[in-house]
Amino acid sequence: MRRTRGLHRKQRQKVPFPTVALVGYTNAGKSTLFNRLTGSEVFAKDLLFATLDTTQRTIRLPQGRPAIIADTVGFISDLPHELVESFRATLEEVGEADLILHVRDIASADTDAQAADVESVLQQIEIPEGKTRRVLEVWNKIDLLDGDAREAVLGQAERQQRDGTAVAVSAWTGEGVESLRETIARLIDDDPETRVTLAPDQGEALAWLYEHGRVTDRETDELGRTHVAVRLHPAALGRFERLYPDLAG
Ligand SMILES: Nc1nc2c(ncn2[C@@H]2O[C@H](COP(=O)(O)OP(=O)(O)O)[C@@H](O)[C@H]2O)c(=O)[nH]1
Ligand SMILES: [Mg+2]
Repeated sequence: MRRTRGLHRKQRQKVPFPTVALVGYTNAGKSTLFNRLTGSEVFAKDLLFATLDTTQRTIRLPQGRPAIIADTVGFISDLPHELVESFRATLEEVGEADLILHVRDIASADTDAQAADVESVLQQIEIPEGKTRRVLEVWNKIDLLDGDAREAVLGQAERQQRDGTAVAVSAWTGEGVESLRETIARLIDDDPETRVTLAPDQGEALAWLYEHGRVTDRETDELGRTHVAVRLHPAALGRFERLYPDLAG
């Protein structure tokens, strides 16, 4: 299992999109949120990535930025022995994610104890070199709250959303999910900016950049050349350099 996962991961590293992993206590609403975020969107691209199983899909973030989102098994405190291996594989996968979404059932009386359990598991995850542990808490099931409890949770979430540490949602009704998308995009939008100059006949390369990165600036000069500033995931930049060797710089 672990070896197979390792192979999957190696292949997946070729996928030039940032990855987001959903973690959380069993029943927190991870799978519901996963479905809500991915919706019925089926990208032709997903069909190309044979390594993507049903728990991994491509999502489009605001500004058209693609990301891979992965659902995972729930974290529970007493893990049956036979699950430990597959759980370890899950943790390795989570460690490599660009962003971890910690989904919490904020309406549960046990929400704080559950969060503490999940955090202690997250602390044990080894983060590969060159990556930082970035966790966004998703306070789910706000549709179950009303009155003062709802006000308190929404108020606290609004403050924390500004520094990118928590967002309140209902995966069930969809409330807050758009803000969640924006926060995810903001948190993983730290790809380095690359500048590329394209000749007038290089529209194909330009289309590739729009498809795989986020174009932040574009200008055409008097010679008809297009100067593009684009934020690209390092893996996407590598691919661009192989596809268009004389352009990247
Ligand atoms: N009321 C409400 N129920 C939810 C919400 N999200 C998930 N659920 C329910 O919570 C239960 C567990 O959800 P699931 O997505 O399977 O949780 P997972 O174990 O974390 O994947 C299911 O019965 C869902 O319908 C929500 O936002 N509001
Ligand atoms: Mg689930």
